Amino acid sequence: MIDLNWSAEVRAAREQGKPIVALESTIVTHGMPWPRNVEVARQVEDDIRKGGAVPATIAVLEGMLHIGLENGQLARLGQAGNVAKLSRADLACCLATGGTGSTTVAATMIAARHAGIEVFATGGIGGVHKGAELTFDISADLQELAQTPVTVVAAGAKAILDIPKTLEVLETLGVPVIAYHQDDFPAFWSASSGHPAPLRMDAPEPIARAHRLRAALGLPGGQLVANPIPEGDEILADELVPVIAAAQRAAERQGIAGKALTPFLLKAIFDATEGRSLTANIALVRNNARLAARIAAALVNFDREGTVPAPHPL
Ligand code: PSU
Ligand code: MN
Repeated sequence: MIDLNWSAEVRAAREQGKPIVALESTIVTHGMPWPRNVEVARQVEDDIRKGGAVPATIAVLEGMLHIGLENGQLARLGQAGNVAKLSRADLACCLATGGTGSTTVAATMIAARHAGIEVFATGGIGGVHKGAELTFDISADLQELAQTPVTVVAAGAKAILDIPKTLEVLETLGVPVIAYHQDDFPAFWSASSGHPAPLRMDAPEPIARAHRLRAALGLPGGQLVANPIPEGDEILADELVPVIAAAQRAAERQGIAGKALTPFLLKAIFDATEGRSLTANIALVRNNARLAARIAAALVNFDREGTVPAPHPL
């Protein structure tokens, strides 16, 4: 087993059997500008605490995999330039070379699994980029959902992605895509993408129960809970269509590809909406943190009551 570096708070929560929610760090280093990124990361951690769970922000610092960051560690990571963005492919190399990096959805799921954390909150997942039929740009996040047993709460996928193709790939991979409290798959800044989600649930308990029942069936992989942005915080899709198209053209012109593409598009949209994209982003991440805390609490209750079947021995 890999050496994990636990924050004091997460270590205590494990000993006491408290619910824990994992958080990614790429959203901090590549998803939002400093200093708001650090403020938001702290706010999201507090939302999880208020929801009765303990936050575990995940990152690699000087070759150590951290499960939960102390205040100073989070502040330094949020301010550091040139932090590596670590997905499944990069994690072991970063640990081997003593590097520092933030974890994407895929890498955070891998770390959470090692730490025994079953629920993870973020903003949006990576998916199938527009034009993927030519570029083949499909995020490793989708494959990770198919193989690592963590329930991920996100506000759907950004409209920078091809949402119907993203849903098709998730279906092929056998990933449950569960819209929360509505029929439509949400589109990050907008509550509705115009595409129905394959599944819908209206409370945290059945989501937690389904998580355990997948294990009881011997199925690998996690679940994607697609939680719409709260009413009032939305940016309507109509307003974003031209902004996203312009960002995409700029990326093409400048030859931006691979891991650099998602951060480039986010920054371009932030600039074009004069920061309104960030305000919406903050509202939805906090909303996801609150739901994730309730799902994690439901899992702990099942364990106390012994009301859910044990994992399949396969
Ligand atoms: N989508 C967002 N904000 C983000 C990301 C995605 O709305 O910050 C980050 C997440 O860490 C996600 C990663 O896992 O980008 C996906 O990157 P890629 O498309 O290169 O796999
Ligand atoms: Mn990609």
